[in-house]
Amino acid sequence: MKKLSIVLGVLFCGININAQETQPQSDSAKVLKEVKIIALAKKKIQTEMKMAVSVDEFLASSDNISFIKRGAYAWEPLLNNMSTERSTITIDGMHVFGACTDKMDPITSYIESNNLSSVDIKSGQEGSLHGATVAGSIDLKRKTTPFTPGKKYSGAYQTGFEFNNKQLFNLGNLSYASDKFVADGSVSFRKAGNYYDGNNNEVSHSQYNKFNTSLGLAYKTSPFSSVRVDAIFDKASNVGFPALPMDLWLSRALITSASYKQLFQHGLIRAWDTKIYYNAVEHYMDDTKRPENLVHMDMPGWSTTYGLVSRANMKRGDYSAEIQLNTYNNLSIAEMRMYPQDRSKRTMFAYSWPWVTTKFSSLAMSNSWDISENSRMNFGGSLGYNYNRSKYVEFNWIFHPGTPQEKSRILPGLHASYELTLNPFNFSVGTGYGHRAPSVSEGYGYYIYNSFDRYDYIGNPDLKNEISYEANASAGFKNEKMGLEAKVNYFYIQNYIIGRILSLGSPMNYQSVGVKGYTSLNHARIFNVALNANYNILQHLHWKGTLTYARATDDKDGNLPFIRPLSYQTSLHFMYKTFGIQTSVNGDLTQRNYSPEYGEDQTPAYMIWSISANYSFNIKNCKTVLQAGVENLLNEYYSTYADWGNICFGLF
Ligand SMILES: [Cu+2]
Repeated sequence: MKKLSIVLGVLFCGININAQETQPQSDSAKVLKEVKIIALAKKKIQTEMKMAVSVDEFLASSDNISFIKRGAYAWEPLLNNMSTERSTITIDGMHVFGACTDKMDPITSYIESNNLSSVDIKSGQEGSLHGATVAGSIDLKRKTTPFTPGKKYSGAYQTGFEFNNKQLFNLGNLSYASDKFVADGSVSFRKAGNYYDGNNNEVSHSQYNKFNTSLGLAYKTSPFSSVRVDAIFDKASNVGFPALPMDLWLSRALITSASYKQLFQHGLIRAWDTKIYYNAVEHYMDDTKRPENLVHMDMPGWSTTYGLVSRANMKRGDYSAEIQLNTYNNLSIAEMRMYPQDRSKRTMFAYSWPWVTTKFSSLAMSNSWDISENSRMNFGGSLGYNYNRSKYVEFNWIFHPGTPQEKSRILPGLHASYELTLNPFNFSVGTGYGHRAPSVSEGYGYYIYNSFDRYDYIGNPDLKNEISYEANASAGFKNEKMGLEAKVNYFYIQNYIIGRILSLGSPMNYQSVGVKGYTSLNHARIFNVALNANYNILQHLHWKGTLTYARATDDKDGNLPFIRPLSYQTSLHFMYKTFGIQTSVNGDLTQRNYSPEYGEDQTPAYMIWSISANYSFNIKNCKTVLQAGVENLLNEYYSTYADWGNICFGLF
């Protein structure tokens, strides 16, 4: 699967119209930066190797994110080696839920790299500000241009082609800013054909088409307040999922919000930001392009969410804090309609998500106190309320007779950490405790086919809360020449939710081998470690390396599935004037601790060597970058431990 790509990017095309060098007003973005409690490493949406990356490729460059890949598109991000049920994934703090029972549409698939400014990843209970979590939170932050004195237009355009799957993409964004009004807009198209693997075989059903557009408008209502409205529309069509027995015909998402922000010059509260939002996702799968399917099943899904998120930033002396109120209402519906070749003769109808309503509210606070010049204490907590109702509870009664139609849960969370800086060294230790409620599928799913282990999954409305006890630590060294960092975390998770074979019930899908019900293990343990190093060999020659390892076991010391084996990534970056070249090697070692019980087999080691070069030049006042790259130079055939069906889909 050698991947050759060429990218042309025109960036930072700024045009200033009567730009006056007045004293910049303390506009929202600037003040907020000061108030920002915990300094977060915000990454630009590009990786070392590629300047035009997909959101997935960008997330892959974070060392606590791995993926389950079902196709070339819309990978499921695993945070700390835990599936998406265990993390909260939000867009600017808004909760959005996918409409696919088979997880074809993680939230990260509804945004595009040209309307994204950064991704804020928090590990474990530190991520509980956005809602109850075990693994942590991933917040996708959209691009927002700050108000500026004078008038300013800026924009960027990227086009590129990847030869392997004939992927053509065009990404454009344009912004206008003045002292009163700001507009941000973006449009993107991606079209890809089938992939070719390392043996040069075509991987059928791996094509995709994606269109994404966004618009944001902000107006300054007073020197210290502004209103903003935002919308994203995303449409994916004809997306192949080679690892699944069906493809995606069409998926559409509309994500909208309106917010009001007020800044304060004096007092404890410095900024207050309130947003109301609404989003709707629809998802239509298609199995008619698979000749092996004798009986066809339509499995459409819908997910509608509205909510409110309100947050206040506070600061006094050495103390700063953020309080967040979150509340949302989600309705998830998924249908199963089975029929033979003739569509008019429908033989079966069922709800795989029987109109499940989730209402959630939480109040969370995170505090930071600078004890001295070189030490800081972070602590916080959250209290959440989760309510579920299954409208067509008769589907749940088939396996759980008499289970109540409604269920409420209280979800508490607590965390604390201590940071110490003794230049050039820094250390941190932390701990956390938190609950999460089962997801819609885990609680109310009915015959959700999982092609990985080939079982139909049944939800259990009576599952207990999953309870996480967590510890983490880090140690680092940093000077002008080099940096070294080690991070570890450990999760002991009580009532760990996972599918177990049920003796009753017969499979619905003819491909399926049996029925599994979601149950709670007494506990599971997950341990993650990451080592990062960088070294500036010369002024313009930089080396970077990452090593990650994870280990996860159930209550009988058996292995949990989808745990990344020892993996490494190392890269060299060289710059000469307007010319840059970078090369990287990454791979996984043999997966030793795989889990046959959950459908895994051992995945062998693989290694990928990639190289890319770029050249920058100016056309008038536009910075232009031309980049060419080859990923998997040696054309190695491989699949990673988390490639559904051991089909390979991408690098990293
Ligand atoms: Cu789907």
